[in-house]
Amino acid sequence: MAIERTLSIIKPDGLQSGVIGKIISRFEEKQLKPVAIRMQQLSKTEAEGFYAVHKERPFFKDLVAFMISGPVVLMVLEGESAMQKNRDTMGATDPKKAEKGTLRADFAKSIDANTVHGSDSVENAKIEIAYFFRGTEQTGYEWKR
Ligand code: IDP
Ligand code: MG
Repeated sequence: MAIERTLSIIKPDGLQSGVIGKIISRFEEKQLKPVAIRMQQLSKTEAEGFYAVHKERPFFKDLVAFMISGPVVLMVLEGESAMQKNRDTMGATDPKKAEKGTLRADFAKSIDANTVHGSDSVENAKIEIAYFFRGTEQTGYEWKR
């Protein structure tokens, strides 16, 4: 296993539900270490660019509208197999299908308002991290716990 970095986003519903802290705690419990964090209101252009791979999908407009409906928390998570571990922590895209104990099963209300984004491959993680964070905005530190 290799130490990787992956991008996580707490979507607007996660902020509205007041579960930023709970979500970050889950990551820390699972050895996913936040090495960059920023809260931001995305512009329409930023959200469209981020989700460009989905631009032909019927849900694209709603997805972008939702992602700019309020601020989000952007995070880089570091850890062993961080991409897959984050995806496992998130649960399935549709919270109704997400396994109990996953973030989406526990906090998400619908397939649109599904609380978190996570990169879906190591290659995409690099692209998505670079979309939101400069190298100098990413830190590194050791856990002593
Ligand atoms: P993921 O977030 O689990 O990686 P993707 O297929 O990459 O899922 O889709 C991106 C986002 O688009 C999802 O998180 C969800 O909010 C939204 N989405 C995906 N499929 C649907 C759908 O069938 N209807 C409405 N929204 C969808
Ligand atoms: Mg995806």
